[in-house]
Amino acid sequence: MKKIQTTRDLAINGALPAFEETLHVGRPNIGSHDAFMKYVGDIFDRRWLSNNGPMVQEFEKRVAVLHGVKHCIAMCNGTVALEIAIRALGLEGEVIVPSYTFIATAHALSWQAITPVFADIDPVTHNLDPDAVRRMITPRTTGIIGVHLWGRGAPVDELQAIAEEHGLKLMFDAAHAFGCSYQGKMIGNFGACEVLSFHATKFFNTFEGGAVVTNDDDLAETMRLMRNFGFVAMDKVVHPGTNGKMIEVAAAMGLVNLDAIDVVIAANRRNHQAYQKLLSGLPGISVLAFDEAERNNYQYAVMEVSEKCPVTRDQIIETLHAENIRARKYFWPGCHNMQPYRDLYPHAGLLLPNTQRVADSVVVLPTGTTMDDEMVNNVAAVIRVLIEDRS
Ligand code: T4K
Repeated sequence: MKKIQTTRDLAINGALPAFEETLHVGRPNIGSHDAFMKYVGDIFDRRWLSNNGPMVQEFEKRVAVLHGVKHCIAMCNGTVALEIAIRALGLEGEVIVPSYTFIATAHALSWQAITPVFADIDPVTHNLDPDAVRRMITPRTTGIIGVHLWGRGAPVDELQAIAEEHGLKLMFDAAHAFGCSYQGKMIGNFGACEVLSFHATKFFNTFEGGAVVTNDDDLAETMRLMRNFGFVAMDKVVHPGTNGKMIEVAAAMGLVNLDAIDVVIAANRRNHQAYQKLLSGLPGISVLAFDEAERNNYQYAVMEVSEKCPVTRDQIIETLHAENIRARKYFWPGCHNMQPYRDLYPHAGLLLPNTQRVADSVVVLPTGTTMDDEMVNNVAAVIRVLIEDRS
């Protein structure tokens, strides 16, 4: 690693990149290799690889306990978990979602011929703005999907009140919020159900994986049937269904990573605090804060670049990429600007000014257990040197 001290050290000015090996946002956190290999040996010995095996059952119990919920239904990924939850809740017609989210939130609806209707966000929290949600309700609206973006709770109480007032179903995409709380209560306990993602790039992963967590017994039962083709017993199908099952080896990874969760959170928190400190005082730069009164996983180190910054967000990204730092513009340009939603709502941007502004200002920086203090210092140094030179 080459230390960045002056503009002459920057790769955009012809120097060698700061990092020989690329730094990624979403580098997987992996627990004990030995424990994982032992679990895999057990799986092979049992010759039970899928279909609600013992590893999946143990994993579901532990995830449910961690989130203080009655049911965890583990699935093959977060997107299928969203699709199953949406179908089990009987959503149809139009469903209100933020545009400022990963594309899967919108796709899980449109994949089932439901129209995602995009509501604007609060520019401070990056979560749905309840007033904007109200404005998007039509006679065809059947539900709202809130997203706990960056692991910070959406405005649950306000969304619940709107849902009750208009007879709408409410569920949450909690893909970022594994192990997080909102107003002291664990995520997983809000709305009819909440959907987790355990993708490789998530702070907690099962290679690929996801789950729906809920306190509703009937909903849980329906989703269990749906994820396994609707089978209730051998040769007996009682419900339409799909193949949404988590496999044993994924659950084994989950069990190993559950044991490592505190170490990962501590690393993320340390990196987040370091970025906050190292980037403070730069004009137009801020690092999104987490409420220390809540339980947070700190999985995303989100930097915002305002007009007060002498360099643009995209110039910062370009500079970081030249140093082999693959910072990301999540979730630019917003779902409403991606095909096919752009054709569906060509003028949606007019109703989504905060979404546009936030999507144009965010840089997500690398964090996680693969980043040590020196690496974080050097990433921050690239940004500092670039901005101070232009100030
Ligand atoms: N809802 C929300 C709000 C979500 O954020 C997501 C997923 C979902 C729903 C759907 O859940 P899943 O169906 O995925 O379970 C990544 C992830 O693929 C995606 O899971 C995640 N959100 C999203 C925020 O980020 P990309 O397109 O950025 O992935 P990719 O392949 O560019 O990977 C990111 C970086 O991680 C790369 O620079 C490379 C690095 N990486 C990636 C993998 C897979 C590694 O170092 N190792 C790896 O194994 O979407």
